[in-house]
Amino acid sequence: MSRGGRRRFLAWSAASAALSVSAIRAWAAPAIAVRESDVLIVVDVQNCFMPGGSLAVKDGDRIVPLINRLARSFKHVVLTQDWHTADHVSFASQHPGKKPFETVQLPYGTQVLWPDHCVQGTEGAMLHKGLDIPRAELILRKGYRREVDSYSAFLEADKKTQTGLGGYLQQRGLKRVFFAGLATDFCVAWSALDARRQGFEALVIEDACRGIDNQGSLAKAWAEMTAAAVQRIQSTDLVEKT
Ligand code: VGL
Ligand code: ZN
Repeated sequence: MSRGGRRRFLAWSAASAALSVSAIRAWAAPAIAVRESDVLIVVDVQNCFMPGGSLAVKDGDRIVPLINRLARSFKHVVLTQDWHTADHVSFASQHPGKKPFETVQLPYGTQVLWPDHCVQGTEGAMLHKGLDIPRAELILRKGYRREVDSYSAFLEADKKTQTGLGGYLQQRGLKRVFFAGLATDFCVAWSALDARRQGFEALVIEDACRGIDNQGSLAKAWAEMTAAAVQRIQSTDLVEKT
């Protein structure tokens, strides 16, 4: 290398070393500043989905402290609660000869069958005790009609019945919807996809979610979300306040 070349190289190395960690992160993944018109939707952080629950999601309890922290950065937070009748059509127990995680055909299409979970008013349906978001402005219950499931917080599984959440967000001027909670591949994914269909920006905070991953459902859910322009982000991509 020529003397000039070496000098340029040394100057370049020094400049590189001076690049701050935050600058590198900004380059790797643009930081997202939370806006007034953003809402965090915390999906189904309920006892039945916690380790030891009837439809346990692995490490489901691990995301609770992170969700509490994230919620403090948002002006608007909505919680959802899976809320089934004791004889709900999505329960394997209602279909003689069927086991959990098998499927049945229902008038609205294929339904995965689940262990009994989140029965209205039971301890299992309660929000996890560690969830600490007193500012949450709405708790939306879903799946409360015996004949129709609702993974989505926007639209029931019949694909006809609106929950009203889309109207609520729209009337309150909320445009960008961030998702955290359980489970990534069912209620979070279906909610994020419907958010897109209803004209919202949708971002799933991956490390603030956990999945069930039944027969490849997690990879399939991410593929569908990516195709629908749902953004897959990490909690570290968010910068505190605006
Ligand atoms: C859920 C399966 C059945 C969820 C709810 O919250 O993802 N999954 N009911
Ligand atoms: Zn359910």
